[in-house]
Amino acid sequence: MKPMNLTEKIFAAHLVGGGALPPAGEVVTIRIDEAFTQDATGTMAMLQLEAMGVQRVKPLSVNFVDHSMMQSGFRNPDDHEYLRTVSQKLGIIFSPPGAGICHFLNLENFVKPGMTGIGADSHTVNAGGMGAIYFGAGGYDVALAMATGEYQIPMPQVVKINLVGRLPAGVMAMDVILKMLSIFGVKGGKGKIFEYAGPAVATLSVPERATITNMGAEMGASTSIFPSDERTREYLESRGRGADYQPLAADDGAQYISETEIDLSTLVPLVALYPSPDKVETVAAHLGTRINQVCVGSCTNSSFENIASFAELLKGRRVAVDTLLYPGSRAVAIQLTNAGYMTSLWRSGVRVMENGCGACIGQGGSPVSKGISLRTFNRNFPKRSGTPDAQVHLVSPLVAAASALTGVMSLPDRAVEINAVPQVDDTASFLMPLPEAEAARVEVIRGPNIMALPDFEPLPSCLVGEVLLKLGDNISTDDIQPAGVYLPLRSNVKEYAMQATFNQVDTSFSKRAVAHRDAGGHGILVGRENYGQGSSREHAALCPRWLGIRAVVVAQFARIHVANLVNFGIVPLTFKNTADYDKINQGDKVSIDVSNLEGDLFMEVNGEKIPLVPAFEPKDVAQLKLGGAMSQFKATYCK
Ligand code: MIC
Ligand code: SF4
Repeated sequence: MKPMNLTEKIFAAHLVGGGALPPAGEVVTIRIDEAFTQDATGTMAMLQLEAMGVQRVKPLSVNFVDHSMMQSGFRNPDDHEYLRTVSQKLGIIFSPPGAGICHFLNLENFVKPGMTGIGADSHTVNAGGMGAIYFGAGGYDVALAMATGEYQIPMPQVVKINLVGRLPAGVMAMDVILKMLSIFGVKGGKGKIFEYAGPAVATLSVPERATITNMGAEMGASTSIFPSDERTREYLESRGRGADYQPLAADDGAQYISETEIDLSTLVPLVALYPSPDKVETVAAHLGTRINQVCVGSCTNSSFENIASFAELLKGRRVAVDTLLYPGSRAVAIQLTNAGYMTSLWRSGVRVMENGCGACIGQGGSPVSKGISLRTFNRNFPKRSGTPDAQVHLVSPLVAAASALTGVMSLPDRAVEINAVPQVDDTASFLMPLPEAEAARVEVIRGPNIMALPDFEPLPSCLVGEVLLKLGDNISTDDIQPAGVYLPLRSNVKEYAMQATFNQVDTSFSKRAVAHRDAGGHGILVGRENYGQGSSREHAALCPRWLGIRAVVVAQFARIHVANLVNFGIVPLTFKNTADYDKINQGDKVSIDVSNLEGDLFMEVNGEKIPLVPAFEPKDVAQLKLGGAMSQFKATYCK
């Protein structure tokens, strides 16, 4: 038999209908072992799941609460209560606020080597550190996977990343992934799976591997994966899950589309400078840069090992700037306490915050005006921190500690050894599914923040309207549909659209779009490379759709966002010739004949006929015509 890489092995074992794996780029249907959401994407996903008429989910399913944690008013608590009760009704595990960050909890408790999964969050790929294939997806796709146990994705290309050498003292897993970002950039992973291999894999623990796979999302990769080996066994045993272990690796002679080698022993501490995770430089080049704040945590760097390293460097000394810490889970907080680190962190002046996303998604922890915040997080997009003129740079926990002590960007001044990882089990935090008969009697509680899903009309034969915004490269979903203080509106599409859509780019956008929509126009957006990078939030498609956007025309889309556009009936199109971008201006009147989505498509603007290429798959045509995925689902199953 032809030798297989690890990705091919897991795909082959999950291929619906069996047979041979299709070539890269062709859509494949795989069985999904786990599907999950978090609260900021979960309410919409659950509303869609309920609208599908599902009585009980098929695969292992979890709803985590970790993002929208600020309870200043009824909205977030209403969302949590809806998620708790709908989870109990539909057979879904519920992880309440305070238990921890979805990806971290997932690694600790649910992912096993060889599993497949999707999650309504772009960093679902974190699970690759356990030797599993997990994808980030929009809420609709996750709801569908909960209903059917299946997921469709274009077969990715597999890139081998050969790791050799050993990390020097003071250099961490964060530096490995920042090095990857410096090589591949924020769109270099599109359509690819990064498969890590080589002798240095054995030198990295599972949480270190997860730090690396986590930020594969920042390269636009479909996912990333490490083999499952003795280090995986060690991690699972430390969590009392030794029985979940199985060894997994690529066959000798397995084929890859390309190979890149990284010698860990040559790495130095790195920083991703504001405003992009791929603006990577050495910390050494920025020593002495003034900082105002340090934040440690996020799904990327909140393991016991990460925080213990941070605490060791601080031990016996006081921080010089505001320093916030978000443990990845309650179990990590207990481990830190049992190993003596909590006391030393408090004595060092660290503000120990709740186990959750916190400052990473702008739920508190915003820096001072014009401030510089050093964070161990994964994203530093403009305004994401909640302070419009602040800058966020991304670093490892050790650089964060060294800099917190001095108040300027610094390198660790001593090597640290951490205490052994205490064994801790916090599965008691989860609300497990009820038996079916009992579940059927659960009343789903919908507070006033839970609004019904809007219905969307079918696609007309010709889109006639205006270019409502002309955007540039790398527009993130934080630019399209900001989170932070708007998170409590995630269950209320109208309010979220009116208050937030593109408001960081153009405060008049929502009002202009609604007026254009109500006058019968079809809104068009124009952009360039890597449109929709970052988060999986389907609101970045749902809210624009509510505001009357019917097509987005760009040079290239990010993977999850393009799927979300299709799900909400917005036609995603790319320029055949990127230079045509220059021929279009904001405010131009345009028309696009979409009567035959399988034929040649053109945008008529300023007397020119600009050729376009579909960014959707042939399988998406029927859905686009009906106005979106829910319309198609209803037309197919709810007759
Ligand atoms: C993010 O890091 O941007 C988020 C918030 O976790 C998002 C999900 C969301 O917007 O709810 C993600 O990465 O998908
Ligand atoms: Fe939460 Fe930040 Fe991770 Fe997103 S990137 S899941 S907001 S910790």
